[in-house]
Amino acid sequence: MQKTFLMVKPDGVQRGLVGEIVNRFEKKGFQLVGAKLMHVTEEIAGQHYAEHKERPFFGELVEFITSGPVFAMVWEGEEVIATARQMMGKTNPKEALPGTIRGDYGVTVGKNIIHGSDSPESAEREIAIFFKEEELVPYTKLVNEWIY
Ligand code: RTP
Ligand code: MG
Repeated sequence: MQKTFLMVKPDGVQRGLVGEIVNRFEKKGFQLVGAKLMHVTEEIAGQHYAEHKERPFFGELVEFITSGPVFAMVWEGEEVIATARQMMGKTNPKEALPGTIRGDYGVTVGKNIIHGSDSPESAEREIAIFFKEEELVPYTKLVNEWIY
């Protein structure tokens, strides 16, 4: 079963959107296998955003993600990586459709509420940056066999 790394960014935590965001993924049918409220250090930010190192907004990106606590999560389910990205909406909230997280709650691209892995390779890499193996809690859902 596929896993993805999702993170409520500092703006989402400050605005009290953690519960709303968790709710959306739970109701969709995905399974939470790890979660923690934490501060992102400059070192973790540098690793996480390594692909953006040369971009002009890299400094702002690191400054923002280290500015306050984030809510880091690992979610599991069929095609969860791509589906979570759809549920998040486009990177720029101005282009994100209503009904998506960024479309419903975001305004600016720099503070777009949530991060989600964009590929299986990114998911594996990002989960390893944020979580130790023993912090993930896989379990079998006993209630509905058709929900992941
Ligand atoms: P994320 O990594 O946060 O899930 O977002 P994403 O894949 O949709 O976007 P990505 O291209 O990976 O960019 C990472 C984050 O950088 C900020 N950004 N700022 N000022 C700008 O033009 C700009 N472009 C991107 C966004 O906060 C984006 O989420
Ligand atoms: Mg990205």
